[in-house]
Amino acid sequence: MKASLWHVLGAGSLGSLWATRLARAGLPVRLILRNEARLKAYNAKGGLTLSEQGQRQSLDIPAQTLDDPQPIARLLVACKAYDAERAVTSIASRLVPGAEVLLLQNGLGSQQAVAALLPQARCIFVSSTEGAFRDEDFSVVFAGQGTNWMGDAQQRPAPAWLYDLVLAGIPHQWTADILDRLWRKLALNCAINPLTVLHGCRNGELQAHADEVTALCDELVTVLERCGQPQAAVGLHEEVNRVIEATAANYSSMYQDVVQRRRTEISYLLGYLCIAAARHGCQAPLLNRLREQLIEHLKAKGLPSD
Ligand code: NAD
Ligand code: KPL
Repeated sequence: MKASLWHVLGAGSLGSLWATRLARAGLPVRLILRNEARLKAYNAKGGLTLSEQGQRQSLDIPAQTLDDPQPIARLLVACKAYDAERAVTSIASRLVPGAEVLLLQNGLGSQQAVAALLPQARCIFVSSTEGAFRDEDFSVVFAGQGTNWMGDAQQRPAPAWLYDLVLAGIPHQWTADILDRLWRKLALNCAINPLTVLHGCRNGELQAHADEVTALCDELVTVLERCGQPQAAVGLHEEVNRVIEATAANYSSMYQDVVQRRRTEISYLLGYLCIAAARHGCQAPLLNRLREQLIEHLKAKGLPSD
């Protein structure tokens, strides 16, 4: 049987990590780039490079722009949460009826917005615990082993193409409870990332702010329960402490965004959580204050605060 084509939108860290592993396994992949200028730069580079365990491998994956006429049956959306809706809108007319769209975005909010745009497609939400960064344009470093939890909000059965991921060595687990996973990751990120930015520290240094972390976790548990996400609240504090310990030497993704003067995904993390709490009539004074402090911090640095 002929393998069906993977379109990967966004040649950033995770998009490149997925595209290179799929292509390396001999699976057909097309990269979708923003415009002709990016396509020209990509072609001049001669493909995507993956660095893994000190080995560099270049893969000449065919690329196209958003307005290419080729129909799309399976799309991996690998841009940031704040770009997802606009990117998918610009490509929606290319999706065939029943197309599958995998959404790799962190946080919550962007996935639901994209799914609402595409009632004719099957949207699959992915929560990735893998780590990757770009060391240069069109070159990605695989920096952290993890897995990709996937599922859809309608709790339909796993698709047959998961076998492509087996062939490509992309770790994954299908789950009927993807929303629980996404809420849990959201809570972990809200407990850790903003504090690392405000204290200007590595994850492990939050051990010196244990009272602040504990109070935040207590409030997060209340908010999750009031928002109808009790599963995501179970053992949250213990897991936050475990992650802080296990990633003690690392800087959180939000810390790195701020240091590298990139826009953060605050609206899809703390922003989403504070709005969800308010919608459920739940007071969340610590989370709201943290969000305000973070916004002030970003503004003071001249960075976008949305
Ligand atoms: P990134 O910034 O490295 O890559 C995003 C890419 O999307 C960029 O190359 C950008 O130019 C491209 N893009 C944006 N809009 C586009 C458009 N309209 N058309 C074409 N391309 C477009 O981001 P990333 O680190 O790969 O993160 C993607 C998502 O995955 C984020 O939500 C992030 O939080 C999440 N995530 C990342 C990691 C990681 O280790 N990098 C791990 C887990 C989750
Ligand atoms: O996912 C993370 C991040 O930095 O974004 C961890 C390591 C869990 C910290 O919140």
